[in-house]
Amino acid sequence: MTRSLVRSACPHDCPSTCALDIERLDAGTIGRIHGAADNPYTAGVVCAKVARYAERVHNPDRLTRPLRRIGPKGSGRFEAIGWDEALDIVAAAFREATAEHGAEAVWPYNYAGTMGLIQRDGIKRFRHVMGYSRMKETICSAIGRAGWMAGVGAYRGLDPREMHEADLIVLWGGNMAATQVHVMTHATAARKARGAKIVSVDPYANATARAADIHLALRPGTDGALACAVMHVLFRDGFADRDYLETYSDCPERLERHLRTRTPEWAAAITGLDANAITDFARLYGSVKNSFLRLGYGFTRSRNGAVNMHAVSCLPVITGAWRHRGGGALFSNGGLYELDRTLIEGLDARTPGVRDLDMSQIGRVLTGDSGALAGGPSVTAMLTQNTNPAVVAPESALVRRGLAREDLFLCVHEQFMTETAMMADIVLPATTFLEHDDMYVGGGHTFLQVTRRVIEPLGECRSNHEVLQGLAGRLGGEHRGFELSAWEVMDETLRASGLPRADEIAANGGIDCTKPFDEAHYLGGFGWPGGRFRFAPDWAALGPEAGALPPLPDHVAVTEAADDEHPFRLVTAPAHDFLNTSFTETPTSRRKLVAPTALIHPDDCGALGLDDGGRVRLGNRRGSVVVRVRPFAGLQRGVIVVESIWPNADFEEGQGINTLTAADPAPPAGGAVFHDTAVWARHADAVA
Ligand SMILES: Nc1nc2c(c(=O)[nH]1)N[C@H]1C(S)=C(S)[C@@H](COP(=O)(O)OP(=O)(O)OC[C@H]3O[C@@H](n4cnc5c(=O)[nH]c(N)nc54)[C@H](O)[C@@H]3O)O[C@H]1N2
Ligand SMILES: Nc1nc2c(c(=O)[nH]1)N[C@H]1C(S)=C(S)[C@@H](COP(=O)(O)OP(=O)(O)OC[C@H]3O[C@@H](n4cnc5c(=O)[nH]c(N)nc54)[C@H](O)[C@@H]3O)O[C@H]1N2
Ligand code: SF4
Ligand SMILES: [Mo]
Repeated sequence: MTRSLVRSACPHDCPSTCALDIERLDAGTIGRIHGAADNPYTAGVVCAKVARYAERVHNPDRLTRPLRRIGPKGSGRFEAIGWDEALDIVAAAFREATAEHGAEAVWPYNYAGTMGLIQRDGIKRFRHVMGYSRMKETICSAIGRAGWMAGVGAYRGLDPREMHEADLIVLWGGNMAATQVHVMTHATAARKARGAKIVSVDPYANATARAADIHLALRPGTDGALACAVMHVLFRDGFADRDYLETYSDCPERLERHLRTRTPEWAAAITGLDANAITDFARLYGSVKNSFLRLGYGFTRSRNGAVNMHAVSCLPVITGAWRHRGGGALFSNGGLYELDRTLIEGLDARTPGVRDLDMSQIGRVLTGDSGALAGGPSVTAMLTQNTNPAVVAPESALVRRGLAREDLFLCVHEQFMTETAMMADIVLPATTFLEHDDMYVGGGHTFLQVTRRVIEPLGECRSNHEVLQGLAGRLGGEHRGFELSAWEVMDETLRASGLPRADEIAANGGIDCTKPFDEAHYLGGFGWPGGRFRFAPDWAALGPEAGALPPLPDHVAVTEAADDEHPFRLVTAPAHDFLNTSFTETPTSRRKLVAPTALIHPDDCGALGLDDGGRVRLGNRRGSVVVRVRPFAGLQRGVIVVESIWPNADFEEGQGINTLTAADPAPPAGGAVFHDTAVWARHADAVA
């Protein structure tokens, strides 16, 4: 095979879901990766970590053969075995767990190492067909989704290309410059072409805030207060589009009355922002009708995150921004793609009544918390694909204790020897997206893409689909989805969804699923019956834990508040050169990020006697971790940011950042509260 440029798509858990052109050097080797120029969202741009993907796919640390543990759990002592033997061992362990405690004792666990619909979600079919415990997907988007749905009632927003027609772009609660760089390329293009203003709302001066014209550095978990005060000013100062409100919302007069006491001064005390800065921002937002609100995930990762998301999503309704090109909001376009997922996920094989375990509570589940176990049996056998829970899940000291249980059988299907894989009984080597077929939908844009493998699988690596086929076959799990190839599952799914064939979509570099203007802007009505945006959500309809949520947008003081013992609020924001724990294995990313580091206000450093480059211990009742100190003036006093997610082994004592975060489910539908943590901080050498 000769050198060529091959089309693919980025599988990583990033809303940009780039269309990629891969330099293929020979049948097993790639060179540079480029963002495809002919996809209007990717527009020829790719992030640095994926541009140098050769470092990851050809990494000498890739797993290439199935392994069986031969030393104590976690010792890292494994021997290579054949695929048949490895799959036989896993199947026998799952059969034994089922015989002893019932099928719910087996918990196949996954997340989004690849976002490909076939390779990510086939494990759901495996669960359903076998009657194994299900998994409630809460680690990422559950809070934001509930908050967005509360008002809008449909899981989609603006086509991001409309950013070019906006005069104001508000980047709220996400670090897009690090986490989905294309938002910045389109936003800065709008600034250049038409003088659009860019505003960032974020607790710290991250790369996004530094690229913005205005930065509102609020306290974490106070976005509801800020949004309420902005709405107060919008009503008070004549920026509300009353005709629009009359037609498109449920109770504008009631909301206006409720907001009378939510003044900028009231919000200033909660957010730590200057009241004038709040008023100025509100007037700016009110005076521009074509305002594009791009909502991040970060501000939803709090106990009050759903209420905050809902409050912010009210803004373009008040001004009627949705009426205008470039006006409205985008959180996720995940619901834009009308796909029939029956075959992929085995929805026709769901057994009613099987328990649904909260993935964020994996620590509690594995250490026998009866609430987390939903009253059912202990989990004694697991398969993980696409995820590294030993590092990424909250309450990670509990997770690690659970994974170390002698009576837990663990099979980890991975590309690398992650800290989760280190705890396994059987490790299976996985292909990367360049080595298998799949299809992708973009949460941050409007394209569905289908991709064929670009190179041959490394060593003996197998795809997730192939592993599930192998296990289902051994366990007597029958479903058509296990009989077909990944490509055939894709083709049938596309046909059932009324879409073109996989070949055709691949040949065309994807299909654009964007909606016409009126529909994208909800001019025929929002998603709820009656078509009105809900200022007064029906929280109980959105999840079982709605009790604490207010009838109208508000500040809800249910966060883990700072107190005398825990005077700091910790935000564990994503790092620029890692993607969760992916890329922590690539040399350039590691070199660039150096070591786990806390950004602390210089005055707090002074008060605590901390020096630049010194060590600080951060702790709370869940544990403590040691990180480096970097004095940083771009946040409020009392706020600490540690960019993540470093492997636990990169921390002194092996305790990573999620030792500190809590697995308390956020109302109404659950969700991990990674940026809602109170901690104490002291010099690492100080005696407790
Ligand atoms: N480089 C890189 N890219 C990534 C990832 C990564 O780890 N690294 N992760 C990927 C994944 S899985 C996801 S879900 C997306 C997430 O993408 P984002 O939406 O950008 O990330 P978040 O963690 O959700 O948000 C991070 C920002 O939220 C801010 N934040 C925290 N609390 C609050 C708050 O209370 N209010 C406000 N206004 N802001 C707050 C943090 O300070 C931080 O700047 O990114 C994806 N892309
Ligand atoms: N402190 C803190 N913790 C967080 C967050 C935070 O902001 N702060 N963010 C949270 C969020 S938003 C998320 S989404 C989670 C993400 O957490 P995870 O989904 O666990 O993400 P990664 O750590 O990237 O782990 C993905 C793993 O999948 C593997 N993988 C990739 N492709 C394949 C494949 O095709 N097959 C198989 N078998 N394996 C594959 C990769 O090698 C990698 O080890 O982390 C959460 N944890
Ligand atoms: S990680 Fe995000 S920005 Fe980077 S290539 Fe993948 S989709 Fe594009
Ligand atoms: Mo995520």
